[in-house]
Amino acid sequence: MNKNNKTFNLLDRFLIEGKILSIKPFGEGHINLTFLVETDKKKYILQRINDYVFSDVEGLMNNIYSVTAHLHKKGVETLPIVLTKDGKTYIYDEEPYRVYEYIDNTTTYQSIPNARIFENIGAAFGAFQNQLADYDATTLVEVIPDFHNTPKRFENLEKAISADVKHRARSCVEEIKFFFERKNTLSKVVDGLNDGSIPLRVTHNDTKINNILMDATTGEARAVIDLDTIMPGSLLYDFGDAVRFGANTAAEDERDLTKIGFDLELFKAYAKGFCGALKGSMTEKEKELLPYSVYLLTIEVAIRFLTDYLMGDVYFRIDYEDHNLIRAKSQIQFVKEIEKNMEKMSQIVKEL
Ligand code: ADP
Ligand code: GN1
Ligand code: MG
Repeated sequence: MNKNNKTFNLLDRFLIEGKILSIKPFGEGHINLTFLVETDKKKYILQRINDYVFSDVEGLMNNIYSVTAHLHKKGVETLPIVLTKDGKTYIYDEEPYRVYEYIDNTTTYQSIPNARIFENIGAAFGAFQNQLADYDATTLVEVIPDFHNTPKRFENLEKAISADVKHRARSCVEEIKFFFERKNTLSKVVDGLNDGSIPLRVTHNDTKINNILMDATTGEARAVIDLDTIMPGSLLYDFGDAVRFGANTAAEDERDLTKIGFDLELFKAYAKGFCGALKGSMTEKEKELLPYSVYLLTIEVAIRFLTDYLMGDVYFRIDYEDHNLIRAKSQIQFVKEIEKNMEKMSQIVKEL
């Protein structure tokens, strides 16, 4: 009850229309705490921003405010920020909170129902890149430095193994070995960005399919959401991460490793949508690295899950004790499936 009173009080500081009827936990995000708020007039999304992950909340909200304004000017449907009564984009009530209008008649998928839908999602994330192509990247705060710097992620894993604060390293010897065997395969994209052979763009960086709202009636992609990680990056991040999640025949945290497989048809569908939207602006090198990006983003998140497990689950929200270990094992299995399919993926990209 106290908790609820607190939520009512903090909502009262935002420009909310109507009388609050209910506040319920919502969605499947791993980072923020999300609630659906219903009033007698409208629906809203209330989020407690994870300020362990986003230490510069002011910078984060400035990014989202200006990116959504940029998209809005172009007539693109985007996250509608609800301001506070004193004109701010968030409040502090022990922790930071923000409110968005709920984008009505939409749904998110946790898995891909058919190839056509994944092609649509690819086209929408590709279009999102285009919409941000003229956005001035110098105004963006890099909210999580080195977010997709995979070699740095590997270094963080090494540090977590050395510190071993929870004495968990002994239970993941196989997983650690798997990553060390692939240590020299992790730098192609950061190297390309550094030497200029891969263009730096404004990218979303977290293109899981539950970060795009789909129209509940037509099944078409409506709005790209979860804009927290918009930063300068490579287009390959937005390709690889979406395929990592969407083309897996199982969930990201599937325990039964025999269920995990790579769906080449879904890969093809996403590539068709994404490359179709970006034709003309994608370089040959980017095209060539599309299959590699799927490998890279998957092994990267596997490394991040295991690092978090070793550090005592400080970053990703978990539902049970060894959730991050299960996620790491599951993603490692998916890396193995990806490795088996690299040639076929390259062939598909060539034929597109
Ligand atoms: P996290 O950073 O924790 O992943 P998200 O911003 O992705 O949080 O939000 C979690 C979920 O809440 C999304 O996957 C989506 O289902 C839902 N959601 C978020 N914002 C909106 C919105 N404005 N309208 C409708 N649904 C939303
Ligand atoms: C997190 O916030 P969410 O659940 O959409 C994470 C991504 C990971 C993903 C793995 C800010 O995404 O980088 O790929 O979990 N977001 C952040 O499921 O770290
Ligand atoms: Mg999300």
